[in-house]
Amino acid sequence: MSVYLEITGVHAREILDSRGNPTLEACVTVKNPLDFRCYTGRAAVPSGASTGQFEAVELRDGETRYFGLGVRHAVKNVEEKIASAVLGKNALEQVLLDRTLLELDGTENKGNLGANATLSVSLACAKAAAAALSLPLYRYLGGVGAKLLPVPMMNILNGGRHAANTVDFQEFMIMPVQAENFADGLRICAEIYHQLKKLLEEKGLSTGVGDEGGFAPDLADAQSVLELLAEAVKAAGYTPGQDIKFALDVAGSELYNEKTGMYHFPGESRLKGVDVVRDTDEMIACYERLTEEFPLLSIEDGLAEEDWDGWRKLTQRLGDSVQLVGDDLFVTNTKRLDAGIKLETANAILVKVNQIGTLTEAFEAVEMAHKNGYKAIISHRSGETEDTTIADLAVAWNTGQIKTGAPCRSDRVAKYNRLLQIEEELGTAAQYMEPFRKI
Ligand code: 2PG
Ligand code: MG
Repeated sequence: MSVYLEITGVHAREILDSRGNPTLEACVTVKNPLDFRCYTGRAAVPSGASTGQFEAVELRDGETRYFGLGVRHAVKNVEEKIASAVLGKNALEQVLLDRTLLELDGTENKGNLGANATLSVSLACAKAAAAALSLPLYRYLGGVGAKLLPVPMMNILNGGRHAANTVDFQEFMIMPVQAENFADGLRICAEIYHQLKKLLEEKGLSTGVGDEGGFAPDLADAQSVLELLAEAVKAAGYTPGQDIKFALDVAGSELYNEKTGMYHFPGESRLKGVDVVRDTDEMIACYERLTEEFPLLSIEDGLAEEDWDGWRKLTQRLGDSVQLVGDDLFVTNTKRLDAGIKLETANAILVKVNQIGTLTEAFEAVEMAHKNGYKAIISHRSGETEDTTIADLAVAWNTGQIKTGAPCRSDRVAKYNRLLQIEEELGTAAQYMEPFRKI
């Protein structure tokens, strides 16, 4: 490689995420020998609420400040251990840099340095390199092949761990599958979002929002939510099933109780005054019913992260017609994804960079998925910042789908707005929806 972008500075600070909790931001500076100038890349790390038990470690201080959630130790790890390992290295060598981070940490789950520490530097390096080469991040990472704008999986109704309502499934999403392009899809989704607000007001239901900006009213069950969404889609002038498909993130691990081996529905139980509990077969039967009644394109974490037998059964029953997404199941980890592929489990992976802690490993997960006929979906976390890196990743890696919340709250909207910029920049080279025409 002829250009050597020497890393000359590594700095980190504690900032706040969209829930008001601390997270980490890193700045990496590189020197460009071609123009003798310095360029800085800045990256902030997101944070989940419904985290999978196999995710890489998010290092928290556990001290009294911020109720234990401070990240000063992770900041120190960046400024001391990581800085001394990467200073002087070439920022263009992303794979080698990420390998350096892995070796420095030395654990399976980044428990030493913290995946929040490693990720902040990994992403900031890529952003510094892109800036030094005067390339947008998606072009730097994806090269000339980066051209596919993702279909939004827009979460417009929140439940589960992301809201204090009675809805037990975590996310109800709309996907604009007939839109002409990304901007058009975004407009359609935003119109439906506003229509949904109107409907909720008319029905005397809450229009308060959850962590990802979707509304969070008290509703009885998934059936009632999907009926309401279908009503909102129609009221906005669109046809469910044609213009819009639905997607769910059940976050099944959150409902699963290891002791009983059953899925517990706290919200539904509260509303009905009886304990609502379902076993794996009943969960699968429930999804079968919902897919018969509604245009359900995608179900994420329909079952718990260790319910492999259940997942296999679910895949056998619905895998040919529905996208079955592993989030907590795969945790952006190629070992778990590989196991899933061998067991013919699920048919898509949710990719969250902070679940694994380096850019290279996240990319490897996308590559493995694509090579094996699995879809990959780039995703935010419920705790986000104004950082828009994932928008660029979706285009760089041609994933064709992105999950980044409602068209509400700037931490979510920032990603959509970044995709509008990218689409404009790509002009007639931009593509939209290609992976779905066949479904
Ligand atoms: C999910 C995510 C993002 P969290 O479960 O897919 O929507 O939630 O970040 O809380 O894990
Ligand atoms: Mg999920």
